[in-house]
Amino acid sequence: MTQTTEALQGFAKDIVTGLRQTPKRLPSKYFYNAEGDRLFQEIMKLDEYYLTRSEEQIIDTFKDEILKEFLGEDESFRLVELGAGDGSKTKILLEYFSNQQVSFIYSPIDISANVLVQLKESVNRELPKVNVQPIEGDYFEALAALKENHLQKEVVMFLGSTIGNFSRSAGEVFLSKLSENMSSGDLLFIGFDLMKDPRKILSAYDDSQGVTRDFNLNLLQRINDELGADFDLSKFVHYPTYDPITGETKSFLVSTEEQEVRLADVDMVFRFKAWEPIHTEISQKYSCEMISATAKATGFKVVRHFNHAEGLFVDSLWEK
Ligand code: AVJ
Repeated sequence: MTQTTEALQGFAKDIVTGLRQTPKRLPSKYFYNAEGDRLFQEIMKLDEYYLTRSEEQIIDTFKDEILKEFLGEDESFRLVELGAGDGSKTKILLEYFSNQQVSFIYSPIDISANVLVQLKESVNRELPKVNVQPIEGDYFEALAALKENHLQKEVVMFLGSTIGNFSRSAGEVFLSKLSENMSSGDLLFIGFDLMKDPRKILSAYDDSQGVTRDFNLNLLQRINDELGADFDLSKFVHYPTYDPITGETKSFLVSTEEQEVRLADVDMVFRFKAWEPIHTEISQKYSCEMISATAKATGFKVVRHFNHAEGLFVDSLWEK
């Protein structure tokens, strides 16, 4: 090992840091390269992956009540979206707000300029009356800049159970920072996946077609492609777990044998014991009590919960 971790940049540094830990871990944010985005699109269409359809159902069912809550006493608002993806759920709201002649600005925030250009183009094409003002950058920096120049109420949306990719404690740190960068009276509309039949949760992360397995393994492929590594994907198995006490769903890639993997670009070798896991993802599930406690701990008041008809998912509305 000739390079120090400090000398490595971004992706390389995070990967090396994670693989040096015991137990080994890799950050789930690196799932989403072009192939990862494609596989996640496939996951969202799977029968077993109930999350996206459940949230879509909530948004479609309650769009009129959601609008009333977003407006409150005000005449207009800025809808700020963190990590919009392809915006399919958001577009249900944008279309409804636009048809109702509501005065609002839609500001998706993303670190990828490319994502924002595509999203703006598609919203402009499909919903030409919506005023789209994307903000490129880090979530907190973008929100801090908006707070400086706070002309109207902000409604921040964080959909899709993306908060679940943080542990409960890391999620609280994230939401506290979010709250610090919002003004009193601003709203947060946030999606949580609920605790439910453990078998249903587990099969959402262990689908019968193996798409989630491929999504998980793609992280190793990305390290091969971008850091000249020689992970043999056939020597790792996808292994998700769900703990019904804590609500933690974890995904692992488990080495099926003792092996060495070389990361040529950083000139490092990592050893795996037989059946040694790499922890690649957490998808935290919440109870309603956990959601309320999280709001309270991070500087928000719960306004109301919008529940999925079968209790699978909740979009919760909080006020700062
Ligand atoms: C995009 C974080 C909501 O945790 O359910 C899907 C990602 N991982 N299948 C989730 C994911 C495996 C997803 N989120």
